[in-house]
Amino acid sequence: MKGFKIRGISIILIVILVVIIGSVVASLYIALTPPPTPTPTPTPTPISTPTLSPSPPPSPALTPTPSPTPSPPPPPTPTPKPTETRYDIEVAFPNLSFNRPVGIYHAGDGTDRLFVLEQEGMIYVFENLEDVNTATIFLDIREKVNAKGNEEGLLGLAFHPNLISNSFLYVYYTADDPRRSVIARYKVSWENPNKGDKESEQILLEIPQPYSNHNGGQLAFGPDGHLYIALGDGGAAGDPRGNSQDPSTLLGSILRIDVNSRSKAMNYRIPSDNAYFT
Ligand SMILES: [Ca+2]
Repeated sequence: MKGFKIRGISIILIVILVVIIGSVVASLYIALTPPPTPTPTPTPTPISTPTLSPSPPPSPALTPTPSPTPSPPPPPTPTPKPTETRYDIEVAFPNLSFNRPVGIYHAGDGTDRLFVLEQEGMIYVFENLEDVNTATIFLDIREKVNAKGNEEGLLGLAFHPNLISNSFLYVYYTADDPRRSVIARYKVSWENPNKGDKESEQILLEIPQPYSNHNGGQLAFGPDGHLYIALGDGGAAGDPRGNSQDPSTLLGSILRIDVNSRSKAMNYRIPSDNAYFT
């Protein structure tokens, strides 16, 4: 019985000892065993989705389009060399001659007459024909005109746009005592359309002239029906009085007046849209 107990206790101790030794051995094995290499996660293989659309038909073989042959750039246009412009001067009216002519005008009244101004104060009229051989005196105002200076005299003529109905024409001339420019209206004679009425003069403007030169003198009717008057700077050289830059003088200006109206004592009217007149 006692021996059974001792043997029983011994067996228990042996078992415990075996367990302890086993545990120690297991622990040592675990400690000495390298950790397992992690198995790499397999990369999921993408699942190809079946395409329902029909695969595009094979493109037909393209016929190679012949590429356009690049055109060469146009040659630079040669800059034309300035050529000498030549004019031929032809005597328009070989059978006529004038003394100091300063202008030729057309009446614009349906007739084909031409009017030539002579600086001394004469206006001649003749038919616009190459072989015309006669020019008659239309107006002679030499006694009114001062043409002593080379740039003085009868310098401008303009026929009224309504010449047929009113017979008006306008002239620009220089006069003296005192030296001045005169813009005057004349009428065509009732008896003879090739004659101006010398006694019909009506003066529209008189402008003092300090010197004999630089008088301008061109007259013209604009499309607005107004009379335009060109005035020089008064004269001498280099505009010594500064007239062209002086708005208080009419010299050095192009004037525009309404000859179909009157205002106050003037035989013309200044158009209401004249920005220089207040
Ligand atoms: Ca002058």
